[in-house]
Amino acid sequence: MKTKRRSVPGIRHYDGPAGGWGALKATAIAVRTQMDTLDAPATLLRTNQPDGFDCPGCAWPDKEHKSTFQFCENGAKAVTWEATSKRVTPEFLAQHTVSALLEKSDFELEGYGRLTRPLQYHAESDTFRPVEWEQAFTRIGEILRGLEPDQVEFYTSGRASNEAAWLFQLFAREYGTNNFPDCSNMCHEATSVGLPRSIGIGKGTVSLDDFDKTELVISIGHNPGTNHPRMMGTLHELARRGVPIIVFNPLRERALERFADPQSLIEMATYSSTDIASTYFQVKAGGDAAALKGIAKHLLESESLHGNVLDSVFIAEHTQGFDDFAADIMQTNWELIERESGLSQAALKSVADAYAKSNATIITYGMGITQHNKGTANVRLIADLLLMRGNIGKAGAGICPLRGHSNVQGNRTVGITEKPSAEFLERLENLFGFVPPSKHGHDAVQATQAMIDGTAKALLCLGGNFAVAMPDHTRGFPAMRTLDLSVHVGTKLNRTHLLVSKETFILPCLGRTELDIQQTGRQSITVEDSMSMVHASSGKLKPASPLIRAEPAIVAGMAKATLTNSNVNWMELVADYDRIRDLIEKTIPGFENYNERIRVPGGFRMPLPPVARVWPTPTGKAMFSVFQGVDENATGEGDNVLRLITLRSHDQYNTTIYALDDRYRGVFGRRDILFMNEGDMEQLGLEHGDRVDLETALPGETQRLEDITVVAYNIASGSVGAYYPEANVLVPLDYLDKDSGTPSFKSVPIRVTLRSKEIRAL
Ligand SMILES: Nc1nc2c(c(=O)[nH]1)N[C@H]1C(S)=C(S)[C@@H](COP(=O)(O)OP(=O)(O)OC[C@H]3O[C@@H](n4cnc5c(=O)[nH]c(N)nc54)[C@H](O)[C@@H]3O)O[C@H]1N2
Ligand SMILES: Nc1nc2c(c(=O)[nH]1)N[C@H]1C(S)=C(S)[C@@H](COP(=O)(O)OP(=O)(O)OC[C@H]3O[C@@H](n4cnc5c(=O)[nH]c(N)nc54)[C@H](O)[C@@H]3O)O[C@H]1N2
Ligand SMILES: [Mo]
Repeated sequence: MKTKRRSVPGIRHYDGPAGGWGALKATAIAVRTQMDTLDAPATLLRTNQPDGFDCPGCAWPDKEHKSTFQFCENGAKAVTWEATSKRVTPEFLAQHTVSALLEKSDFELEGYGRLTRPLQYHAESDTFRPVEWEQAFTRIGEILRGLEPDQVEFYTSGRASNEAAWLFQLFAREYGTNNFPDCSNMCHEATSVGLPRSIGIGKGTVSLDDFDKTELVISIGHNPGTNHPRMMGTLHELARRGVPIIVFNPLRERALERFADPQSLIEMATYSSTDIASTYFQVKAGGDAAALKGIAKHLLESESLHGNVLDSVFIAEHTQGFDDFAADIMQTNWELIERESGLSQAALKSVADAYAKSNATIITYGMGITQHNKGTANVRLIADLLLMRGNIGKAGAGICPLRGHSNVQGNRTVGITEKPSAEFLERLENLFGFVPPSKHGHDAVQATQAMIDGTAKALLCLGGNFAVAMPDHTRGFPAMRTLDLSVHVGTKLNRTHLLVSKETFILPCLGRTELDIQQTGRQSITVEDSMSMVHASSGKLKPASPLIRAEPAIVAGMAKATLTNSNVNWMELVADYDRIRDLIEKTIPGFENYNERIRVPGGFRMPLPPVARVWPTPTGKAMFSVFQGVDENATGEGDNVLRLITLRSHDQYNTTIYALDDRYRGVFGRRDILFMNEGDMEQLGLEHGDRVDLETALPGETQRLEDITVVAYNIASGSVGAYYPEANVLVPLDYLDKDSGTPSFKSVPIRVTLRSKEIRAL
């Protein structure tokens, strides 16, 4: 630091490692504020156990799903938030109008606790009132029958089980639409679109065993200490074994620097920690493609000098498109690469040299790669780099996209897609005797656009906080109000629920931690993790209220009431989830003997042909790609434009805000801040603690986010960071990756203007 910084309320430098005693303390606080503390230890111990429930936190796998309980602060928060003893009662709702509740933040709204009974919006009193389940279903059915199927949007957030998601798609398709906006469209869609083009399947290829055998990990654009905390155990182990971990991230994320493993008695007892990243490169936001091209360029140069760098046998036997790829890389000049990535030629060459030495490399990546307007091309470039040295279909090597929601991958596997394959539709038709729609439907951005245009008339949400999670609140929020119907299946109140339409229903559901009893007895659901392992999850806790229902039962209730001549016996399916799984098995490849195989602890792995070097692409080969140029055209208009990264704090799960701290980044009790590089601050005449306004710097856009405080931070020059979802107002709806429709949440051109030099009091 050049000058002494003034003190800013809530901003303190955090010196410690990630994890450690701080994590234990944070867990204790989560338990104390949310749960009956006597139940808490038993509840937490049931997470990710063979007969327990799958953690509703992240999608990182468990070793054989039967290891001893792994401590994880954010997993504990996810569980305690669901198992909270707080309740939203009818009395509370009678006393609070929807307009008044809309003034509250999502943090406050979810803080009121679990929803306890079905609710219907009552316009005259502007309140939500209790409604009987059957009455709600009947009215929803009536409205839906009066609409054209393509006027209805069926949204899924990735917590839904395979069983609930499969029923939801069956409902929508028998009704007559493929409109399936889902959270994946804002998340890993670039993976779902890019990887099939490269390797024939839109999923990662590595397993936990590969991490045991790997010689090098390159981690790009993800923050595991917060978002995939159980991955920290794996990275910690690798670091201790001396496996290099090379990180590309504009921000210095503490967990990627130093981590004290709460499982390690020695580290806990001695307050020591382990360095995680062997090298940390602060690439510019959106500069990864340039960096990857630089690494590839040096590999090609080394190959022509010394040979033995590329896996030429693999390339010849298993791939196509290498010559075009190589020609493009060779003609990309270093000057451009350095300018766009913000990294030196020497730095990138050192990565290439390390990569060339490693016999088995894994590249892991997250939202820092996908949420850009060339997200799909970014993903493909990662695959290219791996293909250059035959790092797919080899032990200890592969590509590892870090998925978001705990079952987002499973939702896609079981048919939540706006572009279903002809084979899948044919199987549905043969099995059920109705003709499913073949016309492609809407993804998340298209669904919002249809709501804005007035062509969408209804939105049914299986979980999530759709309007808030999406970009462009200024356009999206009012569009919610123009709908004839909105229906939300959820566990807690959020702002999307409150953006009421002509008629709005909130249907409260069981969470994954809760006991699910149907006609034939206790039910288990199934989920698929980031590494394609499918396993069972059985809730154990007493439901938050006797009046809430399981997601499959709610979906079936709506379907039965809507489709009066349905070919499906909905209630019979809900009575026993084995029956749903039998039908999933009949309609989706890879689920052979589904019911049998999920009864084995640890479950089973979905087929991943690239692991055996079988490439289900149209050519039967893995395909190299050509990334046009080095940048993503995110420069924006005018001078002094910075690239905004919108990201998660340590105390949040997407739009669910657990608390207002972001401990590892040194932020306490507030979220209204902008992380900024000191050099950039100096250039713009800004100081630590200044209050500023942000404005989107794209043609024709006037979005603003007012009054946030500048915090000097170790972030790449030209990049700034602010929290999601507060900063979503700055992201235009059509600012996205054209290939996948993923909003460019990590590279919004913005301008910063000084508002006031006063220090803000909290
Ligand atoms: N506790 C918790 N767990 C979660 C979630 C949560 O909110 N809380 N969310 C879940 C979901 S749905 C998802 S998708 C995942 C998200 O997990 P992550 O992919 O880790 O998502 P973000 O927090 O958005 O962080 C992205 C990281 O990328 C970096 N980054 C930003 N832009 C760039 C760039 O241009 N290049 C590079 N190299 N890096 C960049 C940021 O500095 C940040 O460290 O986590 C899941 N798990
Ligand atoms: N600016 C910006 N925007 C982003 C992102 C970003 O990085 N930056 N990330 C994007 C990403 S990766 C994602 S995945 C989306 C997330 O978008 P969503 O998945 O739509 O949002 P969540 O915040 O996860 O949804 C929270 C709500 O889910 C409900 N819920 C919780 N548990 C359950 C359950 O078991 N069943 C049901 N039915 N409901 C439940 C609760 O009512 C809760 O209020 O946001 C995206 N938006
Ligand atoms: Mo996500």
